Amino acid sequence: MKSIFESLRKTRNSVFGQIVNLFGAGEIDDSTWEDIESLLIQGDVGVETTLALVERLRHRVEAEGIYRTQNLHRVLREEIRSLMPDPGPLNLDWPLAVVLIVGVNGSGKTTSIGKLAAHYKAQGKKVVLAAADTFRAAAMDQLEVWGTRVGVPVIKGPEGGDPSAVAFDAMKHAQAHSADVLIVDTAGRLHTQHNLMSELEKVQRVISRRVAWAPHETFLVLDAATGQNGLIQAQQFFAAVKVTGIILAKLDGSSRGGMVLSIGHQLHLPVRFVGTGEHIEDLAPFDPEAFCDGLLGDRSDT
Ligand SMILES: Nc1nc2c(ncn2[C@@H]2O[C@H](COP(=O)(O)OP(=O)(O)OP(=O)(O)O)[C@@H](O)[C@H]2O)c(=O)[nH]1
Ligand SMILES: [Mg+2]
Repeated sequence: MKSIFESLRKTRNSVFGQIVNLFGAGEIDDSTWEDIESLLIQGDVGVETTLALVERLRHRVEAEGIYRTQNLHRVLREEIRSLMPDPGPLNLDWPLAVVLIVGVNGSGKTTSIGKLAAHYKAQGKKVVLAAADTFRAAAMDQLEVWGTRVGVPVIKGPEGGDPSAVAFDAMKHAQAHSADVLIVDTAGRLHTQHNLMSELEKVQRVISRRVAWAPHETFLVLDAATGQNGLIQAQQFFAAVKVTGIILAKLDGSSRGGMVLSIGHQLHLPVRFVGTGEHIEDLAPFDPEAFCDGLLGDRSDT
């Protein structure tokens, strides 16, 4: 499995490494702040989060009487770390935990579900998958391939059928077979955006009627290649479903890992998993410390 550190190689080499390079032997002046600010914005940290971060850095430097750039490395790491608070345990401690997965088409939903299924199965949990992306037959087949690979059942419906009905059948199946976790795949695209959102809303409603307090987690899958655009996309989903966490897929191919800082700061959502490759084991539970190391290169094995 590729680590978070390895997956951040592009992000580190493109922008964050340059920030670290600013921390040489000189003294802090206005140009230091301008350089940090423009690099953070280039690094997909987002304007709002960048300004807040630089403000905090300046405040600390003043309060602690820091004047050498070489001392900024530690302060930057601490402030980046504090933008990613520990999210606490997942809300999966239920007789049947239902996890709803949403996101735009191609973001990495189905692949992430396959990896998640393997992750929970390895923990000894009994997993069921629901192919509620009935928009395309190929989407259901793709989930079925993952189900076979992992060795977990996949509940499907007819192509073009009602996704809520698939979710309903899957809950019935999961309860009848005493499953521990049900993961529900959804479409990323319908004829219109409005149709998609009202469909997701309905899936969520049907789930909540059949299983108490469900869906217990709703993960929005973002493609790490989309950077700040991914955050704008995210807003559209918030109107339809109650998102509880982010899966950041395809971090391995992206130089835009800085978006994680604004996911915490602007969306107020924890990143729960990151996709580190295309293989079944390429899903890493999010670890803020490893993420800071990966951004700023705090290890010798670069
Ligand atoms: N390198 C890499 N590729 C990934 C990762 N996650 C997904 N992919 C690839 O991204 C592509 C799209 O993934 P899917 O899982 O089909 O995305 P989706 O959101 O289900 O797409 P739709 O069903 O069309 O909405 C596939 O080629 C995956 O192999 C990842 O973490 N790393
Ligand atoms: Mg899919």
